[in-house]
Amino acid sequence: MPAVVVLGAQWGDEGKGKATDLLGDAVEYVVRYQGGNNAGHTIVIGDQKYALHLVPTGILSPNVVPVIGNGVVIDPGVLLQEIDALAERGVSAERLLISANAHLIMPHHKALDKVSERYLGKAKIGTTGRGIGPAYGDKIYRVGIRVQDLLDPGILSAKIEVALNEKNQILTKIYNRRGLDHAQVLEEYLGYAERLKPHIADTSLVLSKALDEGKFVLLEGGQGTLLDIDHGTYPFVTSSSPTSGGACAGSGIPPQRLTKVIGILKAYTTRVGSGPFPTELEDAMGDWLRTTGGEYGVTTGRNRRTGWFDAVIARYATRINGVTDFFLTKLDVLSGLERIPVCVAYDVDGERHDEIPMTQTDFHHAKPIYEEFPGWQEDITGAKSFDDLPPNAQAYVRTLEEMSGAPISAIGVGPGRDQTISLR
Ligand code: 2SA
Ligand code: GDP
Ligand code: MG
Repeated sequence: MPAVVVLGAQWGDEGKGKATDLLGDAVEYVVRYQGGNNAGHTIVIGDQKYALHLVPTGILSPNVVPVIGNGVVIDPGVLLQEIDALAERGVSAERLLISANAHLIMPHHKALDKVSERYLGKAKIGTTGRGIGPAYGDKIYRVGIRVQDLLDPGILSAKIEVALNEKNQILTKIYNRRGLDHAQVLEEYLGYAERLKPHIADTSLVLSKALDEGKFVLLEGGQGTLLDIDHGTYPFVTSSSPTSGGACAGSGIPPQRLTKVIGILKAYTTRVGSGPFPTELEDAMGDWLRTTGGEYGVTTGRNRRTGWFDAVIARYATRINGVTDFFLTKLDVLSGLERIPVCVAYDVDGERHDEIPMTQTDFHHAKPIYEEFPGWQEDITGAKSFDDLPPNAQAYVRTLEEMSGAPISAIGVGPGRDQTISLR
């Protein structure tokens, strides 16, 4: 009864979508456990490219049951658009299950996300503007509206009324924006309810039974470890727990049932949005990494910030998540470099730190201490085995493995399903 977690070991966009998709044939359930349509997972199958936001990646494997777990926040309009767009391409979402306990993103959450970012000015988080933070805020404040509320129009109406009584005051009085109309919001969400009803389920029970029957459940994280609300670079984080602890809380699967935690690690580093990023390259080299790696937001289209591999962060991800294996992605992007720097520790105001500094202030002051490794010139996108890689690429992989503290079990050498080297 394997329950395997696939999660981001850096700041997201490590290639989790591809890694999850690759496991697709063996897996029977794929569960999203946190986040919402802020996530963007790209999967390339032959000449077809899919960008998924809310629907679990397992949707593309016909024998997989995709599950949206209780830890996710759902914008139902966006979910239905995604389902319709997949249907147009011949992918059915009929088997999709949605937790009755997942929370809904409401129109006021989206309005508040956008306007509060604008008011923060230079201090903004750089959110995706999808209403994620405000929706989780209401969840924690115990005033959220959940998927199960869609099943009872009376309750839904009352909850929207209570929410708008407060949120319209904030929107109009504090932010000088127009308030939202109760009848309009209710009508919109009752429309969604009709279509989503057949998918709503007690998903933690479904998953528990599946594991009892020996089925293979894959838990799919969005974003990454350093964007975790507790363990990330707060406040420049997302409002949920992409780490392995979050996989349990966001799915209802207890920790002792997890059999593996696969960390997805990019051969360099990217981040989108604000916040500290010690190895960031704000120069032509950074532009080269962005262009060569295609580092643009899948949800917002924003330029991703780019930098060298940071071993301090990789080690941290191993520790926080209990990573059992790493999948190293995008090694092909580094082909053609003479030398490749890797950050092995930080210099914080003259003091060496081998771990992430305890305070946010110190992390903002962290300067990377680099070791340089020789690069390789060969195109490696056709490599099928570790032996096919040039010696310097092999050495780079072994170095990252040693520094990160967990074995690398697969290497990505291109975006395609077949561009993966398996090491065990
Ligand atoms: P939010 O919208 O409240 O979750 O934003 C808070 C921070 O979390 C970051 N964040 C992300 N970082 C990387 N990738 C994400 N998904 C998209 C992608 C991003 C995009 O796959 O490319 O298209 O821009 C993602 N989602 C949230 C966000 O940048 C903030 O720093
Ligand atoms: P996710 O959010 O972690 O699922 O990652 P994204 O889809 O946001 O970004 C990863 C990008 O890298 C996508 O465009 C993938 O198609 C691409 N990708 C994944 N693995 C590899 C790889 O090994 N090499 C290359 N060149 N691209 C890859
Ligand atoms: Mg992404």
